[in-house]
Amino acid sequence: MFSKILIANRGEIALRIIRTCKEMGIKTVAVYSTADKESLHVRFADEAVCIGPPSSTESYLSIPKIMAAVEITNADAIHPGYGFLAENADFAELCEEYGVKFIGPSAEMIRKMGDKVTAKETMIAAGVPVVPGSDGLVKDVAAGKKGAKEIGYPIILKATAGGGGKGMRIVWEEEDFENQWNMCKNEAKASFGNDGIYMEKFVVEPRHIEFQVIGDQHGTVIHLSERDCSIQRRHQKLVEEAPSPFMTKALRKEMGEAAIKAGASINYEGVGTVEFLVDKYKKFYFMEMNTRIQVEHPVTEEVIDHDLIKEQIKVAAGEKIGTKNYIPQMHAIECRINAEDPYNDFRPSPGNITSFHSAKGHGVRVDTHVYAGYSVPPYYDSMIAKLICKAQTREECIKKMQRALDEFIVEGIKTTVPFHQALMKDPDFRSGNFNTGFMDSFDIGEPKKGK
Ligand code: MV4
Repeated sequence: MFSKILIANRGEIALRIIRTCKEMGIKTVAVYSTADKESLHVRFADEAVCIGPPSSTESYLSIPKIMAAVEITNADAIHPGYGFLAENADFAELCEEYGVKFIGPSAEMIRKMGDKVTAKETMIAAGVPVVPGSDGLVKDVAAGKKGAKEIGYPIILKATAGGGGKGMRIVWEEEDFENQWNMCKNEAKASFGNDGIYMEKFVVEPRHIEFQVIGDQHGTVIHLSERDCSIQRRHQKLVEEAPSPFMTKALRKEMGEAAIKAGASINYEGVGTVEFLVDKYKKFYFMEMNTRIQVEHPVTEEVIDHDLIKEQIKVAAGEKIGTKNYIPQMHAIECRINAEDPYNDFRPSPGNITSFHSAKGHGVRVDTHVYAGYSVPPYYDSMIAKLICKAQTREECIKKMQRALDEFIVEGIKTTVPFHQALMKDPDFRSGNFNTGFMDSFDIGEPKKGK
């Protein structure tokens, strides 16, 4: 087992990782930018190293600075969390060369799944269902139009270097093709420095259902059941839950087997997530594989009662996992509390938190790095807390979430708490009748008087 882990991240996930390390008797090193000097991850780690100014590129994204911190502190492993360097294959490779364990899959696995065309080809070879589309990259407009006619409109253009919704364009009819193609190519080149584009049939109003998988260094890959992440806005997830209200025993078996095939086909090591699109007929298609721990991992932890960070560290250290898949024993919902104004197009609302009262009580979990007096810096993402509730049934879980949201008090900044309160009352949300288009038509209504 590792003796000292450096956490190359900030915020709630850095704190989350430190907690598990403490329980495992592993020493921790925090790194921080000058904007995060007062953060709890700095206070709770055994050691802390300042790695630069607020700008992410000069701190949390700076490989030389992170490596210097490893050198100074003599850490024997790095936990990248999510975002920042978590899916940077060059960083994982450098860690390998340097002899410090990157807690995650190999650089080769990250690279394979990071290039979406390669990922899709790998899945086809493994027998995992994918959306019908182009055979690899599309050469030019003429080839694209020809292919799109065969697939049938609408189609979606995707950057091979993209992911998570970046670098995507929907084309509804042939006369829009060239325009969307040009925009997609330019965006891909500017954002990723790689303008390779592929094409798929556009699946209308899909659900986003993802499977948590874990693989060890001895060739075993299992699944830990699914999460439904269909409630999103501009590719930012707002609410996640497990199990999916759309799931059946038969579908879970089928999708779970596909997710395992996806992982096993690349000999996957670590925790990972296999994302699927699911249409209203319950047909499912591989979309992407994320090679990191995800923001929403706690809903899975709550329904299967295991610490995923602990499992992640154990497999990174070479331990074996069991061979049995996990099925949900409870229902869990996570609401992402962001420093944003839900009445104003979710505009960021950084600043000083003048008072903070977390929700508490039976079945309530709050993962957060903030406290009264903390200032939310404007430089990073706006999530300030994750409110996770669990109960025996989805209905009970929603009621518990409503109770918890009502006692969650944050003053000084705007938060998405009122959005979640409105969502929990929505008849379509309550009945499980939603897909990824839900937020296009959701109306939060007017602010409550006196709030
Ligand atoms: C799609 C799609 C429909 N058809 N692919 C969005 C994120 C990225 N992982 C892929 N995404 C989509 N790919 C085909 N062939 C619709 C989406 C999509 C979406 C997917 C999941 C959750 C929210 C979404 C919102 C808009 C589009």
